[in-house]
Amino acid sequence: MNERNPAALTDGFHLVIEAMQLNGLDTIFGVVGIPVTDLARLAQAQGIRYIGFRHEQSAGNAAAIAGYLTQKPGICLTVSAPGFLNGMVALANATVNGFPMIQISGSSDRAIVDLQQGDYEELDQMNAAKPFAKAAYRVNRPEDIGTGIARAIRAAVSGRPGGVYLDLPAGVLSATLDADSAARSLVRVVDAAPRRIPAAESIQRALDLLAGAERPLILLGKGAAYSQADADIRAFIEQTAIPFLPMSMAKGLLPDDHPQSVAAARSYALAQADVVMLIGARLNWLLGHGRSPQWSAAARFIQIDIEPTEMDSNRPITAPVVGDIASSIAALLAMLKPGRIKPAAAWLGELAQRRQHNAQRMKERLAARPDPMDFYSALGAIAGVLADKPDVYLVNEGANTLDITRNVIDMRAPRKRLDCGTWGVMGIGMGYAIGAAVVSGQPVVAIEGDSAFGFSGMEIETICRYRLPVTVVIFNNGGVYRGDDVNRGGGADPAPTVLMKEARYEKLIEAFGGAGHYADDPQSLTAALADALAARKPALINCAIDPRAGTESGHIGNLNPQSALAPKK
Ligand SMILES: Cc1ncc(C[n+]2csc(CCOP(=O)(O)OP(=O)(O)O)c2C)c(N)n1
Ligand SMILES: [Mg+2]
Repeated sequence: MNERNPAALTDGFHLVIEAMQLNGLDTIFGVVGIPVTDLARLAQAQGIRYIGFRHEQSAGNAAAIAGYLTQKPGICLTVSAPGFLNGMVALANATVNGFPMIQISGSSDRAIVDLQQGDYEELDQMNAAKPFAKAAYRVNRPEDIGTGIARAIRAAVSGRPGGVYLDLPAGVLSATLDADSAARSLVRVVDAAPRRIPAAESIQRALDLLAGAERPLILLGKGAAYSQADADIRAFIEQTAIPFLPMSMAKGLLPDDHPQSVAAARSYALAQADVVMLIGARLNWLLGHGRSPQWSAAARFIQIDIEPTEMDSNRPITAPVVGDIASSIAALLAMLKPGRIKPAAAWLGELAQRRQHNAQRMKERLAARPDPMDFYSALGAIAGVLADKPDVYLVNEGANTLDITRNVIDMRAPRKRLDCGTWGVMGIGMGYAIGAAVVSGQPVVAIEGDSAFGFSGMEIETICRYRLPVTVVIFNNGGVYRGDDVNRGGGADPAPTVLMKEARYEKLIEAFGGAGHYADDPQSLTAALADALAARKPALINCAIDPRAGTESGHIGNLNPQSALAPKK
């Protein structure tokens, strides 16, 4: 066509969209403005779903969780400088958690930026992104757009997934070029996340170690959940009869009520295990760095991870297995000899006993009817509603709200629990809820501390605008951790941790046409949640929780330094 009609032209905007579509990227989460407005508009016109947010951090969080759920990089689109920076928290969080996403930001004129001559929204974005991204690229010529998108996709999903930054200067987007050669410049990425087959001897070493163990334990991390090797992971655990513990986002990979789950005897299991197999879980702060007293000093570790440098990062790994989780578990299953691995009966008995004891204590806590509600009585009501709805996604953030929900709400299907993750970050709530609802079409319940909700609360307008089946449950205890602290200086200002206990959060969603509910006892909470889930429409339930119910920093108060001195008057 081009020879007869040399004037057939395309431009950077269209090429970005075609490059995305060629690689199966069908959704963009973003906030528009100069210079990316037309990119979003044209993408929507060409059949890409565009979800417009109120803040880039939430758009980025939605993209990140979409990446986690689909194994395809989630796409976040932002404007330059401030929009770019707003997205960076989500991009960094994605990198830390191993979620594949690509943040595409428009940028200003390189010639002016590099001489710092004060362009509109001037910032050297690519270099600013580097410390927070798994990789950062800039496309300087429109004919390189295809290569730029291809490199971004590979970097996001191969090896340990992460957040990738792709810089698109305004001039590259608007530049025109010959349509035929432009089409030839596009790249269809083949095998974007190649399998990484573990060495056979590493598999043998791991199996040998397990065979000699008396008190083996398997830990499942969100890397295991991400791998989507659900059936093989379950088969390996059931065939070996080894007790397992899920990390927060691995809950549901095997159902929480599985007889081999020792979540209800967690500290005992960690402290007593003699051989520990980590599957897609890192020995970071969430696992006490693998050190005693949380762990036995004599315990030996097997670690399955795609990243070789993860090994020995915190504690020596006796049997490292470097490979992707799916290939590694398949190899373990293939080389597993029936009956060779056999946890000691005494170990299983002790765990079962503790599990039963702790489960009984939990049952009593959930049955209590304090007035006002505490976290347990409220969660007991929610657990009742969710019990027969394994497909509902559960987003969860806060401190006490996070810790207690994790312990109370059982998950029954993989990758349904989405939470603060590795950083313990606040602000993921509405972004994750929207991302999960958009990619799955399934209902989402977001259980939010009242402080946590505030970080992304304005996105309830986004939820209503796109009519997403998201129910936000706010555990309103009137504060960060709890709502009853006082100003130690005696002044009229509230204490640093205090928020408005009397806030009527449910009225916020009513402003956008959603359903608002107020619940101050388990019955009204049950009714409101059942209602909201049946309606499959945006809803917000404001739950009145006792301001005295929480503890400072939730379950990680040990990390919270406190002054030994009294404040000066
Ligand atoms: C981005 C970010 N800012 C601040 C914090 C510190 N922080 C940890 S938990 C939390 C809020 C806890 O209060 P809430 O969400 O109401 O939960 P509660 O313990 O009251 O149930 C805050 C602000 C954080 N983790 N992340
Ligand atoms: Mg609170």
